[in-house]
Amino acid sequence: MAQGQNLNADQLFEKINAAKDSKSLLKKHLTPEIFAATKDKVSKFKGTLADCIRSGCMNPDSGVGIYASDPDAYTTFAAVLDPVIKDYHNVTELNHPKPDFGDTSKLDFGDLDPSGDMIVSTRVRVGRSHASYGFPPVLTLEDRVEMEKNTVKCLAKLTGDLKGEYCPLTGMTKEKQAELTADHFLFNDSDRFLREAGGYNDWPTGRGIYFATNKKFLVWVNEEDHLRFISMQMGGNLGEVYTRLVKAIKELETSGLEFAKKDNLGYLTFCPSNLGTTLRASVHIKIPKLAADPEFKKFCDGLHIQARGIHGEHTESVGGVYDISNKRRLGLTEIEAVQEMRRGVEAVIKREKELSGK
Ligand code: ADP
Ligand code: DAR
Repeated sequence: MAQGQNLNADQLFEKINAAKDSKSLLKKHLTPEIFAATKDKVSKFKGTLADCIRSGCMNPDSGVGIYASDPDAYTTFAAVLDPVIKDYHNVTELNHPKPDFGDTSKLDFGDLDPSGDMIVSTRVRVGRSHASYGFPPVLTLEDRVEMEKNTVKCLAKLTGDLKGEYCPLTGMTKEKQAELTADHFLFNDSDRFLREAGGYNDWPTGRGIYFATNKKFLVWVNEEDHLRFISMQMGGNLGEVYTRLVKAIKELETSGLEFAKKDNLGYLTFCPSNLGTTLRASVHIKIPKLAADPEFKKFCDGLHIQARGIHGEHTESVGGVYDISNKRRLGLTEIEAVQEMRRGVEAVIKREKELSGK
């Protein structure tokens, strides 16, 4: 249960106001005027402002600090969500383009590290939300079970090298979960920000993971988002990983699932940082010299890329290996987002080699 579950919007707002060192986008954009104008609003899914801001008020060290209680929250609480979205995705207007994955038969990128010296693995993921369900703060146990059932039916229609099996978390041994998490396949319930936002309510009921037989395509069910479609493999062949994901998305879009979208925001997700394309393309890459450079963060910011630890967001790097990915997901197309990541990774590789005297 979230610690701040019983606090109302006023009590939560008091907390974030008292957190003088907070640098979250929630702190920056939830002004007293916007708070007063939104605190009593309720979304079509019965979501409240408290549902949206609970995590960021209880965790002032958040980066974003606000989630949408449900798809309609992006309309009901637009007064605070819109400025957060524009800031995070570095856009001045909210007019997300129509989906464009490019022509995967004519990609101008393939393996970003043919020598295999630097890139350990490559992953590209998107998030999708079922159109008629809310997000964690308003979801019931029954909702999650029903979404899981509908999803599993559609996953069974996947073809070729996407065919596989669904493994519910309910009944999965702790050892199996630990093994799959250590191998970067499975999610866990350790993110305190997501916990405070209701992301682990009724855990582990309704959660699970789909594996293609070759384990290079996965689907997460009811982690942070209703769905995460993930393509991943060892090495640096971004072209192969991206092509596999696009094939899966196109099959799943005609499998009977209807995804939540809003014209100016693209695909809707629980966290505003994932809206639009919802695409995060990442490499686990060995960059000990660049990572030790005091200008590392500025270098990444200039390329619109983000560095994370290797066991998920808010974790540490291990052995000089970092997760490097695109930061922007909204205001550009899918192919533009993956090209932005590709250019960023190529610049990181070049800089690491310069610092290593190669
Ligand atoms: P996301 O929000 O994209 O799911 P997280 O940072 O939460 O990303 O990571 C989720 C899981 O995916 C973690 O276990 C992480 O280790 C794994 N992961 C992310 N990128 C890669 C990658 N390039 N190679 C291997 N595993 C990865
Ligand atoms: N931890 C929250 C969310 C940041 C974006 N990452 C997501 N959605 N997984 C924060 O505000 O830091």
